[in-house]
Amino acid sequence: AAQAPWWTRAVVYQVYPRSFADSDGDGIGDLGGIRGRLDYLAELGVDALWLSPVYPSPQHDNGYDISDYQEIEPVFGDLAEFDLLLAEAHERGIKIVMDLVVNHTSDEHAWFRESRSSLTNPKRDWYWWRKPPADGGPPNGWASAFSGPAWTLDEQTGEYYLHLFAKQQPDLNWENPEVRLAVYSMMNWWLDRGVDGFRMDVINFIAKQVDLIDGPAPATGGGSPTGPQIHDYLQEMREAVFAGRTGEHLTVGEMPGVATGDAVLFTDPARGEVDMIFQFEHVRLDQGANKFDVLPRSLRALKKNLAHWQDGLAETGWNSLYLNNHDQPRLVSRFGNDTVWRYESATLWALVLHLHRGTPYIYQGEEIGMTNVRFDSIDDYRDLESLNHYREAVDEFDLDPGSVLAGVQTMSRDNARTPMQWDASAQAGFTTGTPWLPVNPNHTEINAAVDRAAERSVFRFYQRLIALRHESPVVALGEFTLLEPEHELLFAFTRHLGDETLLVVANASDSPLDSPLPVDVSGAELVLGNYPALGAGSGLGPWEARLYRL
Ligand code: ISL
Repeated sequence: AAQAPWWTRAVVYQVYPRSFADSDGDGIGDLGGIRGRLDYLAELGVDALWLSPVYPSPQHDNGYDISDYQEIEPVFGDLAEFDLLLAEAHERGIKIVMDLVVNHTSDEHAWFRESRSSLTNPKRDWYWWRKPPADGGPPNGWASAFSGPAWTLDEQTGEYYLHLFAKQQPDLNWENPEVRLAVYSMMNWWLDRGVDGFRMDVINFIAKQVDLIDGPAPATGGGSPTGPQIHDYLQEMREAVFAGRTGEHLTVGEMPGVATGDAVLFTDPARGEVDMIFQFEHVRLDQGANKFDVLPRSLRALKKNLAHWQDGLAETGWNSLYLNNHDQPRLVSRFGNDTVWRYESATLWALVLHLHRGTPYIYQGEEIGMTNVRFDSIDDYRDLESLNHYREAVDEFDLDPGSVLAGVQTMSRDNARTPMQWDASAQAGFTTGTPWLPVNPNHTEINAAVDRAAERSVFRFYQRLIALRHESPVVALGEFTLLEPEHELLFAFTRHLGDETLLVVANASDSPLDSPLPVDVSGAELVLGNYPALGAGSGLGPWEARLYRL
């Protein structure tokens, strides 16, 4: 256990800077706002912050369209202030992990401006340019993740460029070694500045299946499947960026579509690729044809899938653990009951997730049980994914606007992006100005000030979970065993290390569960629970969760 990497004992907190805290009243969160809340984060006890992108950007995708990798977006601050933030975080023992978005740049990045300027520009080959095929249509049938085709015809040179996301996010050509070296040099520049690692945006997409781009038969639908050269790229990156460094770093690769077998390869320490990945299987179980096509949730399916990942990476590799982030609905609204049982279900999922084996990620506001928002009109939504989907579904596919809006209300990324709710004041203590996205009206009841003062505080529950991971090797490293896999309401599992065994039992439902617990707990120590006193009998109350040491 002593040699296990630091991140096995760590909890990471994701900050979405635009929505976290605004220090200058322009309605947009900024670095000053984060600096002002470092004591709050230190009190929570997290080990590292992952900052969603803070680089200059036209903000078509809230900073995931970067126009300069080695600067700070002026709306957020500047490099001098970034250095202050880094120093002040480090003083409190908090690391800072940057978002690395290198599958694509902004179309306003100097690299792309050069690349698009002429067929013979030296940077032409830094992106994916293709001549229009005989029929004039796009080179293949790939779709953008944000609706429409993944190719846009650029009038300047009469060729198409590839963008797996919005048309303002052209994909970099990683086949070109100059691109790879430029990215590694930029990563080294940030690490030399003192940052502690990278969360790598859609990093498995950097390797394309080139034969599908240039092959005779165009593929249809979907985006680019990951090319086999991904492992070479990641190993080369590790070598060029991390090999000579000492100290504690973190690399986590976001990898949609990856299965456990691939994940073992990506996270096997002996292969030197990434420390852990974000996979998507468990957050796609309630999605049909697309993410706005909402299916009924099944606890059984969810816990089996999480257990599948626990088992898959038990021997080699490492899991990251998350139930929400800036792209997903709020966990208490999606997996819990955000009205009657908000405290209970928020803490139940916290206990369940943090007691899995892996590194837990907390998304801002999760630690006070923030909920989804619900805007009545599509005009109130800001996220381009939601807006493009709505337009396509209603205008092109003629779907019923009411049901399309319902899907957006449930699944929109804006659910996670309403401003952090600090207090009950007019703009939730987020800004003195007009917030870029309205605060959730429920901030008068749900906010950090109220929560921390409450007898039953989601924040304090998270505090205890974080402390537990720091103190307890069995929480960090213990072997995971799912109990009663077929049970539709009970989430139960054990963790085991040496002579220590922990048991988690949780009733993920609105009704009491009267059946006896799957393991005899007489004589066991109740380490943590979300009910004030043990309920009558042997069962569990609605959304009751307990952690025992057996
Ligand atoms: O299903 C998807 C693609 O197959 C999407 O879920 C996609 O993987 C996901 O949206 C990727 O997210 C990341 O990259 C995007 C950015 O908009 C997100 O905010 C970021 O987390 C493009 O940079």
